[in-house]
Amino acid sequence: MFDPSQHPHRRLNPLTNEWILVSPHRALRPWQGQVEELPPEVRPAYDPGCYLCPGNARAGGQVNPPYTGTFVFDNDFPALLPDTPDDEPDSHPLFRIQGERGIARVICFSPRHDLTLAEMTPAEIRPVVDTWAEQTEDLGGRDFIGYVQVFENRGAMMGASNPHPHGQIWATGRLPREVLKEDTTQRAYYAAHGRTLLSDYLDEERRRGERILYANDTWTVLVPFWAIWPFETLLIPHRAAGSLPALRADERDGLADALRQITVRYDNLFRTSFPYSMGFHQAPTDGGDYPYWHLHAHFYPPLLRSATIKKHMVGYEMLGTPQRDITPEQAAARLREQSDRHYTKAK
Ligand code: H2U
Ligand code: ZN
Repeated sequence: MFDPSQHPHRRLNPLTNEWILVSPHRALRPWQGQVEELPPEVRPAYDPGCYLCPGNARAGGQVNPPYTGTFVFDNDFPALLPDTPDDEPDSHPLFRIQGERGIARVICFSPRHDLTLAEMTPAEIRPVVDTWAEQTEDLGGRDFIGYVQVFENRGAMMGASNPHPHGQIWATGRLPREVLKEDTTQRAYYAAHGRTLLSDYLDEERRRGERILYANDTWTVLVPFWAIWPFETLLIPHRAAGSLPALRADERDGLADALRQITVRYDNLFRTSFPYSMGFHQAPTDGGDYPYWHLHAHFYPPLLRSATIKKHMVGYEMLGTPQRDITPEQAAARLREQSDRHYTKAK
């Protein structure tokens, strides 16, 4: 009899329509490597050498104002430019090329150099949520912007250039690849069922319970059934809001609370400042009607077994299909049992 906690199997991600491979029997193999704990990194509240701290000069020569809350600026080394010609200069079907217009910004979450989302209170995270929403409206409101991607790279392992709490926003004319997949699947699901894909998914996850690790009145945090990264999570608002600007005040508070809950549990898991890439997927901003879009956040953290041992997306994953050993159910249980008090403060 098939047992998903024992037998190799594949699972479908209905948001991308892509399969993943799960090999739960391998998680039972003996592990001989040491599990090392890193000494906590001590950072000053203000770093005179940091290009994101208030009052400091950036690489481009601009000087940050003495900001006290969040602070947004145009990326000094933007990956996208607003005035790019957006035509398709080559008509050969095997050599497709399109100019892409866009705007890239950096958002500081706090003036404090020594904090992370995990070490901020929900009341301190709430203005970050409001800034993400404002930026989505501001950038999305421009006629050449069709999508606003809000994200955070956290930690040197993920390529973050600076420990100061910050994220990025890249707004483009066209939908990014991952968003295009989710747009297609969510549209088809809504057309067939008259409800958003994530509303039905969330209902069923709540009924099953085994992958949910935290919920408040407005948001649920779970390890998705189809997770690729060992401790990947998905944050879903209970109401099918399409975008960050569409969130009500209580839903923004709920998101701030959920963000603190998941980031604290992540840090506690291996007693380290847990690296990840996270970001929101939301409705396009080209002025269309998107009742099928259900806002959500993905956390993609690379750590597998300790503060230093990460999952590598190599070999079969590059050539075949992404694969995991520890099941999403086991990962959810590990995260659920973590304290919601940050390990550096728990005495
Ligand atoms: P990451 O840590 O996620 O790489 O984000 C930092 C961004 O900050 C990065 O995109 C920008 C980089 O281009 N940056 C500036 O805009 N000004 C600076 O003075 C340094 C870095
Ligand atoms: Zn700083």
